[in-house]
Amino acid sequence: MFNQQQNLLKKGWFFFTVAAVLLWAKTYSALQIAFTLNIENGIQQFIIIITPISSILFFLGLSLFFKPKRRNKAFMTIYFLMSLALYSNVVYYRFFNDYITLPVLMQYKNFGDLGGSAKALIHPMDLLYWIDIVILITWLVAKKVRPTMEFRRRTVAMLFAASLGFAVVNLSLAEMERPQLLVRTFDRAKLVKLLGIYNYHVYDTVMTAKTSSHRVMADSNELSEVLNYVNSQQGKMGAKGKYFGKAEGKNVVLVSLESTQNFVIDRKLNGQEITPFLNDLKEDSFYFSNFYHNTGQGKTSDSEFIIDNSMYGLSRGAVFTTNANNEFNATPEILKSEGYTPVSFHGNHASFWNRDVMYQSLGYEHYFSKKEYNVTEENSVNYGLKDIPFFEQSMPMLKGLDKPYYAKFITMTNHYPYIVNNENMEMIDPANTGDGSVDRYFQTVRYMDESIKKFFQMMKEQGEYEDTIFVLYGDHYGISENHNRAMSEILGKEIRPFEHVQLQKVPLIIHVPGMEGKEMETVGGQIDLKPTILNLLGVEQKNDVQFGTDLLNKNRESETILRDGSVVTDKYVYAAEQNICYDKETGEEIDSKSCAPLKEEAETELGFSDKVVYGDLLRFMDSEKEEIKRKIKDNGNGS
Ligand code: GP9
Ligand code: MN
Repeated sequence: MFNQQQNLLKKGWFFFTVAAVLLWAKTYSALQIAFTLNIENGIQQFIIIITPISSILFFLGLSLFFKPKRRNKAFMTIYFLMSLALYSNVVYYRFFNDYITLPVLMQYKNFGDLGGSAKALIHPMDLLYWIDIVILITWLVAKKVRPTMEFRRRTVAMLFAASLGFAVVNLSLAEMERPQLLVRTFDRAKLVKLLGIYNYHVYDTVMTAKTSSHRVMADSNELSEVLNYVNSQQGKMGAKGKYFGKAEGKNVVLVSLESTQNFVIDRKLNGQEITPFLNDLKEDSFYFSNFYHNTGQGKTSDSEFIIDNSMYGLSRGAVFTTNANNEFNATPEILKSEGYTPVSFHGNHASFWNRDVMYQSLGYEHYFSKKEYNVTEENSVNYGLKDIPFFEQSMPMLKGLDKPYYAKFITMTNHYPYIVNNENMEMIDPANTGDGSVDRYFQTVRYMDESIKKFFQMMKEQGEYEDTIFVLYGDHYGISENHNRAMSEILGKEIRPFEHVQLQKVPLIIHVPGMEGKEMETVGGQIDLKPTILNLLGVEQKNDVQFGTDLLNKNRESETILRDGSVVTDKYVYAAEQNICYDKETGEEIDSKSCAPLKEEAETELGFSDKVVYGDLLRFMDSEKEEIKRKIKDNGNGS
């Protein structure tokens, strides 16, 4: 009996089976514990049980095609890679509440720089994700497992047939649960839930290959199609409104407020204001209380892309890294031809988010990055230079610029996991929800607010304030869905999909010295900033591909589309992921018919924007302009 057991442990097929079961168990538990899958019914539960099986059998099965001598090594390598894929997603999900895509992975440069953020995301219990590998290797070595004889051709064929069978059952059930799952590419949460984490990555790889082939296949007809759409949309071409040219010739200062959501504005914590300076400033400014971020996986870089181009970021990855060599017609480039000096200030490495490359494509003349600042251990936290020294050190650099300038300042201290490393940074007590990052968030927001106050003071002292317009905006959310419990405590209400969409509001304050303040209720997003700024400066835009409209133009449609396909108007909030339509005023769920046109519009518009980016369609702009000129001329001759 004992000998029999000993023999069994030496058998390759037994080892294979146990390893497959272990990997299945690990994957299944991770799906249940590490991700929020929102399982709605028994079928979905069943799908989750079977999703890992087809890919585990398939991938581990590949090792059987290796020569017996190499088979164990191949098997363990595949096992390791699958575990790595699983674990990377677990860690990534803790912060981003999202799954890794291949384009994101290619931004590896950024992961190295995560530093403090990454440490906060790794837990000691995570060792459990690796312990099976240790066990399996020990087993292989100790028992000298023979990987060879049992696997006859027929066994291998059966293994792959089983893998295929599970895949077919999985896919049919998934299709039943969510028709057109594979076409709706922006819904990663559904993909993982219904296909499983490994199949999701296979799908993602195919998608990446498909999108990179788009550029090669694209032609100028596609651009005409997009231009027709943009032209047909009322006001999207930057129609002149009442404020056109009101800030002509002024400098423009953009301030990106890291991870700042609108709920902190005018809110008090323990009787203290969280953003005292912004609260005051907004009284003398246009303050947009229904302004949303439109970003996706590209976070800060997406906000930069959207604001400068009035186009959407991608549903997967960041345009800054995937399409940095595209042709663009961004605000810096446009303003440069109007005599402006476009620059960006940020205390992180130049290559982070591929900014050094992308900024050139966008038309920035210079990027004042980390190497031009004096960054010490003392004056930095988390990602790097703290906001106050950042603004202080930027002032002389700003002074040296030819005027007028278009200068972007990207703050950084209020970044997950919201680290406060010095008493001077504690200008307000933390909250006490028990969720560390939420509690500290208020302190780092408060610190950032102080840095902006100092910045305005210095702008005045340096004599630059009067000639400048200021655009302050939140780049993206700071508190993800993973912190809903703490957030509902802070807000005093349950966080349903409706509240979640509302939490995507970020502050927008446009301060024009000498101009009276006004709260603006129009619903808009970062996508609208390019036409808004260009209109204020009196720069006319003709035949440009932009999806936003001038926020100061009262004829604009009160609406914005979020990157996940959600839509907000003055009447409705459409939550795309859950496919629920709400009345914006009451927050009550209403008949989905009311949101159906919005949903369709979002899909069309995001689709057009993606087409421009993936196809690099703006490279055809010159020939398109020639064509339009020719048509006008022909018409002129004809009449
Ligand atoms: C890094 C800073 C933060 O330079 O902009 O980037 P994020 O993680 O918010 O995208
Ligand atoms: Mn950011």
